[in-house]
Amino acid sequence: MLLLYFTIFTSVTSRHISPEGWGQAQPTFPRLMNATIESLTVGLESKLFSSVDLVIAYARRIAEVNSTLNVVTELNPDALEIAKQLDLERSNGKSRGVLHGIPILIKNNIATMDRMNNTAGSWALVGAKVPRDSTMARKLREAGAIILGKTNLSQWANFRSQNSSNGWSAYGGQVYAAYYPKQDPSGSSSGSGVASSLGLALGSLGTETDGSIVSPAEKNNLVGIKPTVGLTSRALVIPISEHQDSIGPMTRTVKDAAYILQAIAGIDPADNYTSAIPGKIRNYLKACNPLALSGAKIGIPRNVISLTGTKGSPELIAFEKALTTMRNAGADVVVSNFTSASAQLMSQGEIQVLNADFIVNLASYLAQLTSNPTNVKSLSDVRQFTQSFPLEEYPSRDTKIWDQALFTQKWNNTDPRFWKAYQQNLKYSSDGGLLDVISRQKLDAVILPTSIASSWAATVGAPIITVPLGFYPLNAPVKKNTRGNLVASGPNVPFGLSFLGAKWTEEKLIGLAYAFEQKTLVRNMVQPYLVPKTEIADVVKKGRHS
Ligand SMILES: *[C@@H]1O[C@H](CO)[C@@H](O)[C@H](O)[C@H]1NC(C)=O
Ligand SMILES: *[C@@H]1O[C@H](CO)[C@@H](O)[C@H](O)[C@H]1NC(C)=O
Ligand SMILES: *[C@@H]1O[C@H](CO)[C@@H](O)[C@H](O)[C@H]1NC(C)=O
Ligand SMILES: *[C@@H]1O[C@H](CO)[C@@H](O)[C@H](O)[C@H]1NC(C)=O
Ligand SMILES: *[C@@H]1O[C@H](CO)[C@@H](O)[C@H](O)[C@H]1NC(C)=O
Ligand SMILES: *[C@@H]1O[C@H](CO)[C@@H](O)[C@H](O)[C@H]1NC(C)=O
Ligand SMILES: *[C@@H]1O[C@H](CO)[C@@H](O)[C@H](O)[C@H]1NC(C)=O
Ligand SMILES: CC(=O)N[C@H]1CO[C@H](CO)[C@@H](O)[C@@H]1O
Repeated sequence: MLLLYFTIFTSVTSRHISPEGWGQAQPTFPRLMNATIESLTVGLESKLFSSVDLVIAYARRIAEVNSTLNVVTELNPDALEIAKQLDLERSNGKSRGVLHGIPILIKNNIATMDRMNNTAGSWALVGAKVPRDSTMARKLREAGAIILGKTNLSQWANFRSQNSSNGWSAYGGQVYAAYYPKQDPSGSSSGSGVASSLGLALGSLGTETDGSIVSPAEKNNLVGIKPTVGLTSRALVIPISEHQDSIGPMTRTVKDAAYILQAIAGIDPADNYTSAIPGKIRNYLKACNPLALSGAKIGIPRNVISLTGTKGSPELIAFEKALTTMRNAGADVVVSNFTSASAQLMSQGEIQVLNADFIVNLASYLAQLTSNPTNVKSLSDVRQFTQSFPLEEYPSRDTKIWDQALFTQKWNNTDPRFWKAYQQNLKYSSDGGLLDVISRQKLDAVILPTSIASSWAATVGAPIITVPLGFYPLNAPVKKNTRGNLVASGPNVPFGLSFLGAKWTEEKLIGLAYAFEQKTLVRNMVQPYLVPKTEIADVVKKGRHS
């Protein structure tokens, strides 16, 4: 795959043609709002600009919007040095991989062994050190990416409080999305969503337990992939649940998500869930076939939409239109109701699994720290710290999720009650749910509006990908979030369409999502109200030191 890619693109650059200007004599500067890995690579290869230029341009863009949107908690102080090294390697004819010299931001719960903090947005972990890079960070670096910085998030990946807001962390402040003033960025990968959407990096990594990639991806007009649990290693990522956590790309195009997923997927002895990956990692780039909808069989759980959708909403109207698009592209779209849906919606199974896993998984993350200034070792310690450290905004932002885990549920994932809850979650899916309809009706995927999609995949560790579907009309009412500090929906706010699949079928889902994206190009139809102005040309022309 890599070889094929580089052959194609070498022939492209030798003719000095850029993907955004086929037929022009000279490569052009891609606009950073919609630059792609391929367009940046062409520019880097042709020496029109360097990775140092890219790091400077992105850092300036972050500085332009960060005081309003609060997206990035810290820049990598070594990013320029790393870029210089990668530029040097490139000029010596060496390429580490498809991400060579491409700046990527990562969520502030994915650890790096460098000068950056990994906090999940909590002051309890500021200054804590890890023994090595997380596997995700290592794989990004091996593929040549520049880790540009860390993105703000819903604190503890939204697993602390019942009275907080998406995108708020004590350490990072409140993230806002850019399609409406004070827009709820959704979460918990909030900063990763806003950053990719505004071109503050080529793309970003997020993490998802249930919705934390696909939801901020939809609210920020992006593509997001939550891979099958175990396709991407969770080693040295601050956890919620080993049974549901997964790390994935958030990008402006399906193809860029495929490139990044290719770089980060794979077996890792430090996360033994990855040993379940069947066979070789698939070729996600090759999966990007514009004709993939032709002959595909796609299911719609109509009863899930009746139970959880908002009747007559712009999302549902756009969803119905999407069915026509898919049928016109040759897909067989059928009804595939989840007969277990009502029972699953009433069940406490998922929250019980998360509570139980968090107690154990958090303790094992903390046990790996090589330096731990606040000396927190357990969820009880973290809770005590949070309740007594003023910047954590307790009690206005409560700790009810932890209180429930520690004092109401009380048991963790070593308890027999855990297995009962977990097996029940699996059964909802295999007997009348997502995995059942996929196998019984021989579906390639199930589709749902993204706002009601994630849980059906999350509880069984199945993959999900969201692509832009539409946005609220200009006369839409402004609705606040429950805390009352953010605009949850309103004019211009984007939403997405999700493809859910059987485990390890990312290749299929990427194909369907790519074909849908290419047919619709919804991302280009809606613009943020706030766009950073710095472009690569400003850095190259005005000089790197201005
Ligand atoms: C982002 O904005 C916050 C709030 O203004 C600031 O504290 C932080 O240093 C900024 N980060 C970067 C990387 O500019
Ligand atoms: C990490 O946190 C410490 C303590 O707040 C701070 O001094 C340091 O600058 C942070 N690192 C980066 C790269 O921002
Ligand atoms: C997976 O790894 C964890 C710790 O790394 C270990 O406790 C557990 O027993 C392992 N499970 C299997 C099935 O190997
Ligand atoms: C599926 O669910 C919808 C909505 O609840 C219902 O109208 C329809 O009859 C169901 N179809 C089948 C085949 O059960
Ligand atoms: C999990 O529960 C068991 C049984 O109650 C207990 O021995 C163990 O310490 C708990 N683990 C954590 C990390 O709290
Ligand atoms: C939630 O936070 C808001 C804003 O600080 C506050 O007005 C409200 O009383 C809080 N609710 C609870 C139940 O603590
Ligand atoms: C870049 O975005 C603009 C505005 O959204 C759009 O018109 C243009 O077609 C996009 N270019 C590419 C190469 O996607
Ligand atoms: C780490 C960091 O930069 N935190 C800052 C983020 O923004 C808030 C304001 O919204 C500041 O108070 C934090 O210090």
